[in-house]
Amino acid sequence: MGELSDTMAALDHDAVLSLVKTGLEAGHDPLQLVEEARKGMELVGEEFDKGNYFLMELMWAAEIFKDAMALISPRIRELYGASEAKGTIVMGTVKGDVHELGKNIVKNLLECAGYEVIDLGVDVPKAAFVESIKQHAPQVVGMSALLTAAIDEVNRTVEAIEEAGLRDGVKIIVGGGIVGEVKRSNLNVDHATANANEGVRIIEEWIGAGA
Ligand code: B12
Repeated sequence: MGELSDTMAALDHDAVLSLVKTGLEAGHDPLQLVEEARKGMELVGEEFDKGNYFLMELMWAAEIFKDAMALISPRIRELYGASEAKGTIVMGTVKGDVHELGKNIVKNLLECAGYEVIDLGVDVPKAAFVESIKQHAPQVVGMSALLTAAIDEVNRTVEAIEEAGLRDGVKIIVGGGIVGEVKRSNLNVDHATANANEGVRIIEEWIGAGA
């Protein structure tokens, strides 16, 4: 299905949706389709880097991705959906960063796995994370960040959670493009991964172990 990522990278909306439909009809794993679409977004990012695509193209790519996810998500729920709530996760993209597609995928997967997800949205100030932890007492906090500039904000958010005396009560997981930088820094998070499935598996392990 490399065709899907290439078509995504070529920003051909109708061709992407038709490939997704054909893939679903042929019984392809919806998670595999998500991964192919995500790879396509990576290619879009490379074109942006090279100066071949501009902000308009990034925005259009995001629209295509959302439309593709609207087709794929029901199938994910159908195959992997669960009913009872097994735990609570507070999730958001940190302040200064408005990338939301990756966060939304992780949210979908967690909901399918039977967790309640409190989605704080994008550009989320550290105080909103703190307030939400106080209000919802989640077992896990998930932060998404794609901009290098957002690494400092992840840092500040973790510090704010510590200062509020809430750090011992939650596990913190970070995902998105800055994961490499998080791993190289001494950030006080419990896990960092750019892989949504790995993130969900780790969260399952934590909550299963009574996090
Ligand atoms: C689409 C896009 C946008 C869209 C976002 C629309 C939206 N509604 O989300 C728009 C147009 C708004 C945008 C804006 C900008 N963008 Co942009 N964008 C992208 C692009 C092409 C794709 C990102 C994406 O959605 N990928 C698909 C999703 C599914 O993948 P993902 O986010 O990585 O998520 C996966 C994993 O990381 C993981 N994950 C994500 N979050 C979490 C959280 C948890 C807890 C877990 C466990 C896992 C997890 O799971 C997902 C599934 O596998 C990337 C290119 C790239 N290589 O990432 C650039 C990119 C991220 N953008 C970039 C830039 C520079 C910008 C702008 C500054 C551009 C500008 N000059 O204005 C602005 C910044 C706006 C802001 N303040 O945030 C750079 C960042 C460079 C850097 N390192 O800092 C990139 C890398 C492009 C590039 N190569 O230069 N962008």
